[in-house]
Amino acid sequence: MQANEVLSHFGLKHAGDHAIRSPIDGAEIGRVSYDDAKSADAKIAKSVEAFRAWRNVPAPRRGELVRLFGEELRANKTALGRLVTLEAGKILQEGLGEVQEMIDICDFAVGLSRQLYGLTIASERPGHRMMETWHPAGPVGVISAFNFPVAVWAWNAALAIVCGDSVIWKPSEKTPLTALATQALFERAVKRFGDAPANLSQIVLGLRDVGELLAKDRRLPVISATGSTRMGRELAPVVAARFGRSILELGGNNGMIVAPSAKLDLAQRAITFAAVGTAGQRCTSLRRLFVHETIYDRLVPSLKSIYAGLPIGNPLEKKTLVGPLIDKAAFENMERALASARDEGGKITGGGRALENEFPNAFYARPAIAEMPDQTPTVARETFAPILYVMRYSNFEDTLAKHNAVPQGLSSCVFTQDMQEAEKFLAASGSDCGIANVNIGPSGAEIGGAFGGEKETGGGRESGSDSWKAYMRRQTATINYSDALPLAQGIEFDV
Ligand code: UN1
Repeated sequence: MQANEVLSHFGLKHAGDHAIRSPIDGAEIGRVSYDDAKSADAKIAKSVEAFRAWRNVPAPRRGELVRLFGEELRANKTALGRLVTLEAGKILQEGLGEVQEMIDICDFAVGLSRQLYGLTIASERPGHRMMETWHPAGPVGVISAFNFPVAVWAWNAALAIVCGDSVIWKPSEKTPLTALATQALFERAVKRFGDAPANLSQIVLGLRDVGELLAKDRRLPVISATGSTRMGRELAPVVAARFGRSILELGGNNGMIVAPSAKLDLAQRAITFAAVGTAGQRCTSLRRLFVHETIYDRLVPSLKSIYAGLPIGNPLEKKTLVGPLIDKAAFENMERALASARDEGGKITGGGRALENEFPNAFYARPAIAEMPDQTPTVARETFAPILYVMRYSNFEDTLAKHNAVPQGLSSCVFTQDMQEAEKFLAASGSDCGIANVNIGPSGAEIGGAFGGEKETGGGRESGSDSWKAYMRRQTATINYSDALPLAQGIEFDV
């Protein structure tokens, strides 16, 4: 299926003021028009209206809509996965995986729609009952990034919809077509469902200014934003200034410690998938590798030879493992980071542009291994590219401290067969990240767990576990069924 066939499969027209180019070859694959302040405002008003109706629909019935949406995703997995590849440049396997992640969260949310429970708490007053109820929060603004153009929205939207909220989505300006295709599938589910309010899910398109409009708007009690730490730093105070709630999933600088007892064959595969998968453009990508000195000279040369044979190329082709970077700016960032790593004493293998003749208007990069003398300032920064900084270590505790000594705190892992090391890594004094794995790479999390991280990663949690609570408001209700009016804390106040 070519781009135009995929787009017409979703009923999308090739029209609008802004051209969307595929990172595969730079060719125009579609066009869109941006919202302005007026149209965004009107959409937010419609979102409020949709919320007012939807909040009164019983949650298990709301789950039925998400179940139907999951069916649409299943039936259109190939087409949507392909569009993800065309628009974001990730290999087809990962494009399909992304749609699978949407399906998984729909299944999770359907189950959740029958489990939005609160507590009943013993009251200190006789003839009283005290309980907590979770109510829908309101219209939820979702701002998503190019690298997971549809899955991260689904983490938010599937939960928000079963929680009784409406959703208004600003996708990355680099990937609006996958968003519009997803919206088309959602509309099909709405139609089959029958009596959902109009505009339960909407899209606003545009640049930063449109995201800012959402952040500022008091009608949106929850803003969930995924992107760079820089973006989060600008957005969070705007939401906080109106006492809105933000769910932030920002930069990561994820590390792996490979201990002497590690199964090196497993570590090697995990490292490669996590460092070069999605061309290093996941927030969970592996960027920092700490290798024990006794195995360094075995592991690192073998990684280099794997890197030398990595199939870089068109992500639609089956054999390709490394697709293009999203754009020129991403490639230039990678080059800049490699240059400063070199200045800091790094020894670089790989890097540089690949396939320039074949794809003069696209930016394919050779994944790089940078052997660093220490955790230099460049290593401590997140560069959204396939650069793996490698460092030698001798002492586990010191390395753990170094692992934590970066501003970001998303994902982390240790490869070891030593129970003490594994447990130390997971202990209160261990990894300071939101995700910590043993004998698994840092990327490719399942939807069942809460997803997010600490420090400059922003502190938000999306997806599984009890992340749903962020899309609802909690109400503590106490009911007096006695004939008296006892006051709490035994206070006497007779009138
Ligand atoms: C992201 O890069 O923003 O854990 C999300 C993973 C994926 C999600 C990544 N399930 O790598």
